Amino acid sequence: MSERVYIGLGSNLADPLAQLRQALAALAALPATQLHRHSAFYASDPLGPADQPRYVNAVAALDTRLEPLVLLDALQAIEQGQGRTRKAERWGPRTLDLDILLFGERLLDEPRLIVPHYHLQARPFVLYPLADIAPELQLPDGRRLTELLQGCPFVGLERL
Ligand code: A4P
Ligand code: MG
Repeated sequence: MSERVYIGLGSNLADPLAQLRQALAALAALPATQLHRHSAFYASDPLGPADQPRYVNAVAALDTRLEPLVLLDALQAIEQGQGRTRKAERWGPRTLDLDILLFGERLLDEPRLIVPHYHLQARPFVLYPLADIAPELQLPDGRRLTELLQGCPFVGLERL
C-alpha cells in the first residue's frame, strides 16, 4: 500500500530554480513512487545566517511504497548527486535540501529521521507551498494547515 508523503525542497546555490526542477524529475523517477503533484516555486529570505543568497522553495506530494528510511537514503542520494556537500555550519547555503515533512499519518522519532519535520509549523516557505497542493491537510496531531497558516504570515516570500 502506498502512502502520501510531502517533501520540502530548498536551494540557494548554483541556479536554485534549475536545482529544484532537476530534483522534481529525480523524485518522479524514484522506484515504487509516483510524483502526485508539486507546488509553485517561491523565493524566500534565508532563515539562519543572513549572509547567504535567497532560497527557492517548493513542496512535492509523492505516493510511495518505500519505507521511510529507504526514502531518506534515496533523497540524500539525490542531494549528493546534485552537488550537496555537508558543512559544519547549520542552516548554511546548499545546492539542494530535501526534507521529509510528513509521511502518511506516521510519527517517527529516530536518530536519522524525525517526522513531522521539526519547525514545519513555523516556516512560511514550507506552509504556503503546502497550501498550494493540500489546502485541506491535517497533521497527525490533528492540527489543520489552515490554523498553522494563521500563525505564520506571508512574509519574506515571493511566488515565482
Ligand atoms: N533528518 C531528521 N529528520 C529528517 C527529515 N524529516 N527529513 C536528519 C530529512 N532529514 C531529516 O539534515 C541533517 C540530518 O537531518 C540528516 O542527515 C537526516 O538524517 P541535513 O539536510 O544534512 O542538514 P540541514 O538541512 O543543514 O539541517 P536542518 O537542521 O535539517 O536544516 P533545515 O531545517 O533543513 O534548514 N531558509 C529558507 N528561506 N529556505 C530554506 O529551505 N533551509 C535551511 C535548512 C535554512 N534556511 C532556509 C532553508
Ligand atoms: Mg535538511
